Amino acid sequence: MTKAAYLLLLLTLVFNCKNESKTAETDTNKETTQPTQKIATSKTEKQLRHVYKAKDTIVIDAVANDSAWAKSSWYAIDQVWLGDSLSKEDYSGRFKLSWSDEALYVLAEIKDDTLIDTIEDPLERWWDDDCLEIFVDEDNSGGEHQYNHNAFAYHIALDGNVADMSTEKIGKLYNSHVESKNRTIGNTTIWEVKMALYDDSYNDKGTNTPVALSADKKIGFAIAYCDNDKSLEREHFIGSIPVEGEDKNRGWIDANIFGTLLLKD
Ligand SMILES: [Ca+2]
Ligand SMILES: [Ca+2]
Ligand SMILES: [Ca+2]
Ligand SMILES: [Ca+2]
Repeated sequence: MTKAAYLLLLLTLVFNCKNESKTAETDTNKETTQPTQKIATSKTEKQLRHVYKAKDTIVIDAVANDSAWAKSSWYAIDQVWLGDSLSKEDYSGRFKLSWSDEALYVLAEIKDDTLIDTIEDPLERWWDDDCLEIFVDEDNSGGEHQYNHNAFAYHIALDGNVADMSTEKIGKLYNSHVESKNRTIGNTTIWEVKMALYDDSYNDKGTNTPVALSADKKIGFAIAYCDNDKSLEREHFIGSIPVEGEDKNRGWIDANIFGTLLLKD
């Protein structure tokens, strides 16, 4: 090896080392970091759940007396994605699902000892106030969705604002996609949610039409709760599906971790 070639090799090695230490510094509690894991291009289907069509209109009023809810099963939101040991008094949660031609419906029952909505700006650290987070991948494709609309991660705040990351890599309100109401009695909050689904051609600057739903359609789906009681950053993040690996805060980047819904008549 010539002296020049040796020097070039040495420089390449030093440069690569520097790049690696940079990516290792990312903070996984923030939703503004780059992906730290490789994301598979195809989804392995898991947690396949049948969702039954509502025969009567579901009224979004945070009262669960609609006929569709009587016929739907409860599913747990009990997988700790962020935070240390979690007590039953601190948080517990479960949800039901239904659908109509124009929307997917979610009923969530969250028990949280302290409700907070302290950050006034809905586009500032929207994951650090108490909020319900619903992940939806309209065509169940899986794959990366950090700054694109291959899938959405709707953060629904207590005041009804709905935030997600836009293709501009900043927070954006998607209030027109999600109609919701919540009502709290004691430590229990009932959330009733109606969501229009949009496909991956969604354009943040254009006019978009929601997808019509029909029986036998598959949708990628997960739901989570961001629980903060008294801290600067959320204390726990609890989801509806187990996430493999060390970093479990993957839903806002990687639609492969979502479960799958199968719509039934
Ligand atoms: Ca209702
Ligand atoms: Ca709590
Ligand atoms: Ca998709
Ligand atoms: Ca809380």
